Amino acid sequence: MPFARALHRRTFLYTAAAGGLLATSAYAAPDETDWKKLAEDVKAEMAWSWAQYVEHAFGHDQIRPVSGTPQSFFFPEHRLGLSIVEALDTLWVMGLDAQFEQGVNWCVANLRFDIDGDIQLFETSIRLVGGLLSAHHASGDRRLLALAHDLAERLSPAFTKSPTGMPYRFVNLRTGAVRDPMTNPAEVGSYLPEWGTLSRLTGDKRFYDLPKAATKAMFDRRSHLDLLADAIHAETGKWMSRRATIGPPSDSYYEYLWDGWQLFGDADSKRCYDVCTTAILKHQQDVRDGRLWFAAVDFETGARLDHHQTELDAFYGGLLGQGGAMREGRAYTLSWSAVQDQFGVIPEGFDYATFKPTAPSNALRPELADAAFNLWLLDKDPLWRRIGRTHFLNMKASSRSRYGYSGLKDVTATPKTKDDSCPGYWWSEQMKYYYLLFSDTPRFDYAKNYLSTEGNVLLGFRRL
Ligand code: DMJ
Repeated sequence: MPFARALHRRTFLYTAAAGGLLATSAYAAPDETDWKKLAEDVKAEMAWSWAQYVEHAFGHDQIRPVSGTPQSFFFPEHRLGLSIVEALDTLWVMGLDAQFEQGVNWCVANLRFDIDGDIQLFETSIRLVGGLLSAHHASGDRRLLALAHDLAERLSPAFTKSPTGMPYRFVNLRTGAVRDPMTNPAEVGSYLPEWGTLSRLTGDKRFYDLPKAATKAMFDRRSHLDLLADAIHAETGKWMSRRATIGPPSDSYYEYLWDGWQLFGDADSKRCYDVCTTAILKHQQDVRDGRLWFAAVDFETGARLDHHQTELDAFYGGLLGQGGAMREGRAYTLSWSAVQDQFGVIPEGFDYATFKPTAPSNALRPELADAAFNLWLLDKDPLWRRIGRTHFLNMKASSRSRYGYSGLKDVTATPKTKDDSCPGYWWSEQMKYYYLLFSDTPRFDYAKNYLSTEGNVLLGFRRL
């Protein structure tokens, strides 16, 4: 039975509750928000943050936004301009064209990947390969495509040297030496959109086949309940955990199953997505106080393990909506919106049984804004814009620092305490989600588009 129709008794419970929640929620009431003005505010914050980064850390991976000092992400001794690559397509879609050009010029002049150092395949692919490809999509500049191609070529031994086809976690960019076979679903299966795009643009089929084989190798090892555990050995193919979760380190594996279908019409990806999602909806849904959550369970017995969620799990409501399970996607996103309303900013770790944080920090996370944006693309319900507005305004109130936006050490403190870091994804994800959600920009095709797990736009830009 298709998962969208596989209604469970619990579905009716939270459907009723979500109806009640909507009726009483401040987000349901019509309001007079000037969305274009709000979009201009987002753009102004992006331009201001970019100017701070250019002045105090240009070319370094990240800026420390409280102290105004540079921070490395990949290698202490090599600058890979992570924040630049992550920011590029956000700058472009906002019409910050001079800043976009400044960033492209830096990449073309400085980015070289012939480095004798081990790099993490997953982070490098979603952030740098994806960022360069989305900037190429925005501008048509083939020098950016050449950089993405060179980088993916250097990363590919992580796949080709593995006996199972599931990639090693680290690879040396110069020698192709690999290490760390103990891996997880996200680090096995989050490559097809970027590498498939590269395959399309270069005509080299390997870039499609390698990630697809890795994804299949993991899917083929699913339990008889059709669940995946969250740790596996890439050389032996043996599971190293029994815990099934929709959150990290499994999250984007599920996302990229759907995305393979959305972006390339890959029917195998769709089939795998449907099988996994049906199993997750059957075994992991948990309703507490009328709110929908997804519990971690034993992947072979389905037994509940805990009530722990991470903030990153909030992406899943958007994915469920995209895959056709709109009712569940909506309910789960409303659960996270309630957490946002409770704490202002969602804590990194959260127990839904007690409704209390298990980790009070927040690393400037984008996932609720991501889900709200994806759901809004599907049904244009203004509710999602309002949830996105709260996400933006609360972030502005608590994270704006002297030299940019900062993660938080404790979302429960008054005032919320800052951690002096601005992760690369901040430039690529929430700033873009807010802007696309509020602006109705003609530079983006709201009907046909694709954004990666890192918010990189690989389809849908309009060069006017
Ligand atoms: C981003 O790098 C991506 O969204 C990834 O899939 C998960 N974590 C971060 C943002 O929280």
